[in-house]
Amino acid sequence: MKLSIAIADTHALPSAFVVFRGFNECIPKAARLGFNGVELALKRADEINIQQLQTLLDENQLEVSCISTGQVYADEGLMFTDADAGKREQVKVIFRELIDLAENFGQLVNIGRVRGQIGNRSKDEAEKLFIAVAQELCDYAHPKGVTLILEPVNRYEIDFINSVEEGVELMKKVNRPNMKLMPDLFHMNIEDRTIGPELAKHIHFIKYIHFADSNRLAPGQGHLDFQKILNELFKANYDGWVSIEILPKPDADTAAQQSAEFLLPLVKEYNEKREEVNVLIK
Ligand code: LER
Ligand code: MN
Repeated sequence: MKLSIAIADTHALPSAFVVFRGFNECIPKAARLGFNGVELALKRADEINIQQLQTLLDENQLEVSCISTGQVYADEGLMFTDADAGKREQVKVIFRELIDLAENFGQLVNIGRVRGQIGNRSKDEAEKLFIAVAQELCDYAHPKGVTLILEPVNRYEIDFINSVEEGVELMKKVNRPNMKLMPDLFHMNIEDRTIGPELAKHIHFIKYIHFADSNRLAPGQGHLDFQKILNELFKANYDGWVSIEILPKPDADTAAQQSAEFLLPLVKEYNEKREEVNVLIK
């Protein structure tokens, strides 16, 4: 298991949901705090200067965990389920460029609120539009080794795919090997019957997890039982990224530090236990 933290660039809108802002300043900060990677919250692939990013990552021995796309929706209202075919085409162009970038950085592209709303249509109609766009993008991403990860998001932010269970049902309909889920503990705490057991039950569909506490502060600052959740993930053999996506409160540096101090020892213990099991198996 590796630990990452969500980052956007300095010009990102306030609606960009990240802990840190500014790649140049915050990638070294993430490394100093002990994170293994950074999740890049982008609106467009051309926000990234590939050479500069690679140098920053190399200097700080960090990886990109994933490219997240909340701003594609938040900034321009673009979505997979738009009734307008031209708008759906626009989303596809943006996503193809993000997939190209992810080929060398993280190999994961998230689909959060950009999946879109159901609105006043039937769920079937929204689903059909989503599935067609998702299948086309998955087929584009597959030869590049990139996986798309759909994030169930709570009902107060979106009306389509709120629970992990709903996400799993949709995954089955998309039916592509590189279409997986990205549960977020904050949303799960609102929408799902359980957290740890639900993650374990659907582990084959889960490729990445957003970590936040119940109040969307740093893990340890609310009432989620992280040890219990990690025990379930351990039993289910999860070996992917967990990424910190929380409110930058009381301020970004403190929130990042609280997250690292609370989770790094738990992740270390998790990985040591996994190594012990691997030795026993061999
Ligand atoms: C994005 O990862 C997310 O969790 C959303 O709630 C942002 O609004
Ligand atoms: Mn999230």
